[in-house]
Amino acid sequence: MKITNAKVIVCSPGRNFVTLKIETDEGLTGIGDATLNGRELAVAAYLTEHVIPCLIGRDAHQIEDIWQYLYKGAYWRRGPVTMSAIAAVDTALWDIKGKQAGLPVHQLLGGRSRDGVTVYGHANGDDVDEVLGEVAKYVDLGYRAVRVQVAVPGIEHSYGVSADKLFYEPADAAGRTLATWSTERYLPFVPDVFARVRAEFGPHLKLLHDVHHRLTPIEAARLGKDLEPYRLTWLEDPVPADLQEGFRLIRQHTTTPLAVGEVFSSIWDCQQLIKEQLIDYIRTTVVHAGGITHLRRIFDLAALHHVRSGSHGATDLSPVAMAAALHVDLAIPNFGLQEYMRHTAETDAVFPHAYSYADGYLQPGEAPGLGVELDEKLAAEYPYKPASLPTNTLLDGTVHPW
Ligand code: EZ4
Ligand code: CO
Repeated sequence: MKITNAKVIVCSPGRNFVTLKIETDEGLTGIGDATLNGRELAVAAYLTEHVIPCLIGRDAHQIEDIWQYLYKGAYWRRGPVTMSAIAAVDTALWDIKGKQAGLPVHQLLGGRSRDGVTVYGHANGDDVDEVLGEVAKYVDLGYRAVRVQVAVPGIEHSYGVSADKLFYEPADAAGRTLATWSTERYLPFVPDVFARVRAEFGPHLKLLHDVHHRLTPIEAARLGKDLEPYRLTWLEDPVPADLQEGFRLIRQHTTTPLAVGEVFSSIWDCQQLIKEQLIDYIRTTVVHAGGITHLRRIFDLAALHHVRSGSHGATDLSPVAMAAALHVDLAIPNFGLQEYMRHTAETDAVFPHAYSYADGYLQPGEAPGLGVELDEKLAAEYPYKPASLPTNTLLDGTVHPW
């Protein structure tokens, strides 16, 4: 089956998405997500200028060989732009293979390993009372796991605390936008939040918290220790992981489980963290870590070292990435949790999909391939809108040092 054409579709139904569509001489088509929040057009250009010309005429069945060709053949390896582009090709080819086989992608990956994909949602609040109400809404919807974020008193624009409920998009106006930060105000505040949430919801609800890379290892160690009585399922991105060995220090001091990896683009970004058992959950995603082929390689390495998956699943991952993630999640042995932020109605209309939520689980559905399509006509009604993620600054205006 030859690849005859491929094109990039950029649209903004609620937020920007970059989608690659691959066409074949047998009439089958496949799609892959290539969205990189705030840097969408860089990936679109990488695909259009450098990747698509290499795909035309290739056998669409050779998923592994095409992956190796795109990764090694470019000479320049890794990085989020490259790996998101490779991910889009890889995901689209799995979609095509599934459609040709007449099977959902999770069947090609070994079949279902569990009843469904346990997901967590984001509960945000301006204060503890508000967040208790938000957690209760998720519990009412059947969620077994909830991420809890509360605005810290004295920090005006905290990254990660959204005014929108159920939907959450941290990117806003194009150009320079700021979020503020104070470790001194944050560290003593968070344990009190979790004391109240745990007291209200009992011992069984899985609770998570995202630090968004804003602490040093010793500060994160302190936070992990202070949170131990509330038995979090994970503490996310306590520090940036450019320095993988930084996690050793956190690990020495706390039994609070650690999760990291939403900004990673390859197995090389996490191999030390995994091999030294410095983390408990690896949060790499289909779209930013080289597609289904490479993500599975990361999760297999993780399985050898008692690390479970916990894939990123915010709204800047399109329904195409979400569908692909669910097929992987359902099939692998070491699945942990899947993040799930609901897309807006506009996004869902542009990307009709077979996956569905019920009783705390997402199910990828049984449609052949990924089970998601792109309505190109509707997509054309939502042109790209420049938007970028904010920069964290300290209260004195310093760009956050880590
Ligand atoms: O900051 O998706 O766990 N989820 C997150 C997200 C990310 C955004 C970045 O694009 O941290 O909200
Ligand atoms: Co996060």
